[in-house]
Amino acid sequence: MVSRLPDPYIISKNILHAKQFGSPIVALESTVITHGLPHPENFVLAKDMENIVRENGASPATIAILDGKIHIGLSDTELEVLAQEQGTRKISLRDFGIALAKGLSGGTTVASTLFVSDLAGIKVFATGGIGGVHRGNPFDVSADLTQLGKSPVVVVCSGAKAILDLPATREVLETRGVPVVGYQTDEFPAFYTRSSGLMVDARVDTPEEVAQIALETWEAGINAAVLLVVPPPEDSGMAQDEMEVAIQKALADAEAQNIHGSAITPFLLNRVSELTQGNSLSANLALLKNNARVAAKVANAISANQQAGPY
Ligand code: PSU
Ligand code: MN
Repeated sequence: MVSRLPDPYIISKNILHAKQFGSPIVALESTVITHGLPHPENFVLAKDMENIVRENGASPATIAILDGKIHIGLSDTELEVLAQEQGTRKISLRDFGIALAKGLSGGTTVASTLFVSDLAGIKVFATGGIGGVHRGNPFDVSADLTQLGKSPVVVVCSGAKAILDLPATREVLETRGVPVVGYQTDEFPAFYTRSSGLMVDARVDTPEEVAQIALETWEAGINAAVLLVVPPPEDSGMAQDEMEVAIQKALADAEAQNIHGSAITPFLLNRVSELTQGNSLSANLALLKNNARVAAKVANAISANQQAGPY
């Protein structure tokens, strides 16, 4: 599988070895590094997530585009360059050809990272929050939701941010055939807050249970992602009303400054962080690290199952 990766792909030695030994791998996205967090917190976080994945017995494969090549697994130097570089592109699916042709660098979104993970045969991917349907703009639907319907990968996240229309996002996930599984929760988390009033499709309490649901989904021939939603750690969550005030203000600012398209998500994330005096930043970092830990455990459970199964 690995030897058949197309030309624009570069797989790191570590990930190649992990693939060859069939050991667990966790993919990590990079738009969170280039557009989701400020420097230097972005680099520290990226390293922390990689280390947490390793400490929990899996290999971290951070995915990004560097100088027109699609990388699966980054060296520390590559990670640092990506984290420092100003003006890199946010690379969604529509941007691959452009980035490759022009030799650009950038962070891959959830949609893009899912696409690459699946191509490389990586079954688990950890992130903070997925994109979704934007509030007041039902035609701005993240490509994350489309790709979740097409890539058989477990995506470990804390739901979607309340900057989005969460009920509409939840509906589109259903339309795309994506099972939403709660990790030790019955509720769909809203990223900073543990509750959203929306339910999950099933609750699991162990990594083995989610591995079983994922493998059964794929065995049945349904090539969709399984969205595993993990509430933010208890002590880091924020009050829903404080958050909503910041979101309303950020949405009004985006409107006033005429921000649209792929710029809107990074704008809102950054504005909310400013308006909450960085409170949201520490919550964000805590949940990203927690999701990396859960993802590594799920990757272990899937590997164990696959060795025992008929694959
Ligand atoms: N939500 C977050 N943090 C993020 C993103 C979303 O809480 O960093 C990033 C992810 O990379 C996601 C992308 O895939 O934004 C979605 O962008 P858009 O809405 O333009 O599809
Ligand atoms: Mn969009």
